[in-house]
Amino acid sequence: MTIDHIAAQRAESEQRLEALLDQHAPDDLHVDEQRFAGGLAQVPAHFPALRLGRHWVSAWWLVPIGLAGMLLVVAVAQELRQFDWMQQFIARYPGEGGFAPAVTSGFPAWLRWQHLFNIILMMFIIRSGLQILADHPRLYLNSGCRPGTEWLRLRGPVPADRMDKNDPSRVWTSKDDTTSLPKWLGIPGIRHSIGLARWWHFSFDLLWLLNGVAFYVLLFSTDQWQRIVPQSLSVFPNALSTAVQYASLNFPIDHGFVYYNGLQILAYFITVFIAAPLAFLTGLLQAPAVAARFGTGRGLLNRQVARTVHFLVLVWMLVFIASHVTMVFVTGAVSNLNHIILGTDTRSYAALAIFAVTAVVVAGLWLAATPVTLRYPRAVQRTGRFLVGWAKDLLERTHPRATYREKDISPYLWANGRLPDSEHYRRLQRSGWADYSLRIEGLVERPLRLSYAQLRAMPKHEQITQHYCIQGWSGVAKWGGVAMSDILDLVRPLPTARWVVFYSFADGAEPDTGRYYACHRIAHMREPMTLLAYELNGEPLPEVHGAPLRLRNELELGFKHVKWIEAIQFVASITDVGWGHGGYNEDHEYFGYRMPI
Ligand SMILES: Nc1nc2c(c(=O)[nH]1)N[C@H]1C(S)=C(S)[C@@H](COP(=O)(O)O)O[C@H]1N2
Ligand SMILES: [Mo]
Repeated sequence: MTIDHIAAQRAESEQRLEALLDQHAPDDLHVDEQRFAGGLAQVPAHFPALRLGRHWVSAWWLVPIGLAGMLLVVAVAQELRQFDWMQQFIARYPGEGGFAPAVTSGFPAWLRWQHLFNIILMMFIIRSGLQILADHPRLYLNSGCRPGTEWLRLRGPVPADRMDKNDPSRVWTSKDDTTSLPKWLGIPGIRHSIGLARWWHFSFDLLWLLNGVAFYVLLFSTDQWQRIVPQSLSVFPNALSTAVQYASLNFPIDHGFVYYNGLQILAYFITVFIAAPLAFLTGLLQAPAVAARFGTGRGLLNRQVARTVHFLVLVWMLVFIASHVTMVFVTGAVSNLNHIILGTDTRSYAALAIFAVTAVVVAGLWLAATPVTLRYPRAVQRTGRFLVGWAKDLLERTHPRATYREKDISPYLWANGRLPDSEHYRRLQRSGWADYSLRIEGLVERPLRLSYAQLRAMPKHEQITQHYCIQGWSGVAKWGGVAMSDILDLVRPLPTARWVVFYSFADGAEPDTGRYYACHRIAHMREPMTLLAYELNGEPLPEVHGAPLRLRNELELGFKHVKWIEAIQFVASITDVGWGHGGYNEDHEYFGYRMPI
């Protein structure tokens, strides 16, 4: 290869880069399932399987086991009720009345409306949450997510012959691992649609939290809290008594309009005051910005424990919803619906009619969610950004400082993304990066080109930090490289520079859609932990992980950490770069450009 040839290749590479700045997004964009995310074949998620030691069992077994268990419980409960001591116990603790004060306000309008909002919000939160899980269909308790250590999974094992990092193009990436859900279940169902699912999840989370805060306030400013907050320990024997009465199919008398029985009090209390706040907290614990600030990447609060608990909250909610709805129907549907729909202790059939109409509307919303999302993805992205962008902006202002110990380093670090495939990149790689130079340009006083040797001659920074992929996996690794703040001191950004764009040698996932790139807030570049890394765990960066250079911005999710960096550009606004949404995944997969969570 001649010098001219290298120069020509470099010029061509630069032209392709320039072309990025001059792209125009198609006006009428919808999700093309064939091309989306590089045309990954749709791999349907399995029903969860659970690991028991070395064996995997389908959670389907819980259905016959559960049914058999229920039959057994009924038989035992009926038998128990024959005994005198049980009859005395139930007489002493009837489960209802006496120990819980009567609520005089019935079911006020605010409560009835909030109940309806809650149903609608929860259904979208649950569906989009499942979609997020399907994007990394494994749950672990260790922060490194080594394949094979998961306790729950929605697909088979990672192929053992695809974990060798020395074979970059064959390494099993976390995108290879994604699964799809049926469109009526997930939002929006197809494989690797986490970007869109997250807008639904976070937007509805926010509305659900507002609904919840209003509920707490109204609950405690009226007498309604007395329905669901136990006021003495006698709630426990009363709950047990209620459980025996239900299980023996000889139900306790229902006074739901004025007070709940022991079992109801406990179930509602756990749902409202334990499960709901836990969902919020374990959501926050999955955020890189929170972990980088508070050091929760390791130990009991690590992201994988948080994901697991988040999932268990989902299981609780599903069990609660199923039992709640069943009980509404088997303990007197007409009067129960009168309570919660009309707020009256009557038996009017009007409540039944309103219930039927509402159920049809809710089912319509359910069915519309996926088609609307696939047809108008940009609108979903914009609406989500409008609703939750400000909260992500606040989180982005935390300062990362958490570091971990050598022994926290994960034995296996997942890889992601499409490798560079240009001859230009291969040539530079073959030269041992001797021919590589990093271009730094745009709104700076002193545009620069830094050779690999020059970069390595700059002060070296090392840090052990945790990587958080948007898809759900994490991993602790030691990174070594040049501080971006040192680069800033060299090039001296102009006051007009507000964003820093990192361009990769590699293209994005979809064919012929240009380079992978990501925009970062300039303030983040001053953080001492923002690095251009050329080492991973003390070794030169392997190709899969981004050789020769990759970004670390500990505040942000993994996809913002551009690998195989070719150039850096300082700009005033992100709208002129690529399609203007802040990065390749933001343009093509509808991610948000602020991703501290
Ligand atoms: N050029 C480029 N950089 C990229 C990606 C990519 O597809 N192309 N994927 C990103 C994503 S989604 C993640 S999670 C991290 C993964 O880094 P790792 O493979 O070193 O673990 O790289 C990021 N950097
Ligand atoms: Mo990622």
